[in-house]
Amino acid sequence: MTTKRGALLVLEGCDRAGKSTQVQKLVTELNARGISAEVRRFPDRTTEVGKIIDKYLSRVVDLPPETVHLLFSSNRWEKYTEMRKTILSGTTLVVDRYAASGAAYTAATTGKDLSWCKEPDRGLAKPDLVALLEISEDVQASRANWGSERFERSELQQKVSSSLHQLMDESWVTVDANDDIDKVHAKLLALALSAIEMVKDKPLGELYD
Ligand code: NYM
Ligand code: MG
Repeated sequence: MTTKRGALLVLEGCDRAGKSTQVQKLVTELNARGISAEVRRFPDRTTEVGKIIDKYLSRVVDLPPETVHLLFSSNRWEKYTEMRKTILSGTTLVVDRYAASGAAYTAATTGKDLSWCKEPDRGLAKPDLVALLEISEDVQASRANWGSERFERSELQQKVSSSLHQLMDESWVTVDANDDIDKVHAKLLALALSAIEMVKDKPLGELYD
């Protein structure tokens, strides 16, 4: 019997949409059901490139936006081989932000077109499902630590949200993240279980083919 592959599931959305909470809850629940699943997140601030990104986001260093864009992408490439191997060995990855955040935030901060912004991520593993967590401006501003890092400004977040919508394809679904945590979790769990089942015999795709 050949090993069934895991799924690459991504949660996207603006800052404070609840992605980190939901990613964690989803993996815990999948594991409780006997499904092998692990969390990943981007930026991954623990890698060499991730440490520079962390300094940039917390305003310890300044860098040109194009440089920052390539750092975010290269942070995903740092994890590419390991993530692919893990998925192909049967473990589902639930990822807190991925390539779409890379394209959407740079498009929003620089005004560059999305095709320029997508290019460095071409060839990365393609998500089987992207759940876009949508949140109102009021709920966003009311959540903890809002405004403490770079990019956490309402008018920029509106642009990010509109770029994320432009990136949607058939692998995306939107989820109303203003709802309470357990309702959002239930929706994401149903989506995850069906995606895991759907893709287990299919090859893992590549961005952006
Ligand atoms: N961000 C995240 C980008 O600008 N490009 C990327 O490729 C990724 C993955 O980093 N405001 C931005 C979005 C966030 C910030 O992420 C930190 P988080 O999930 O808030 O720690
Ligand atoms: Mg954030």
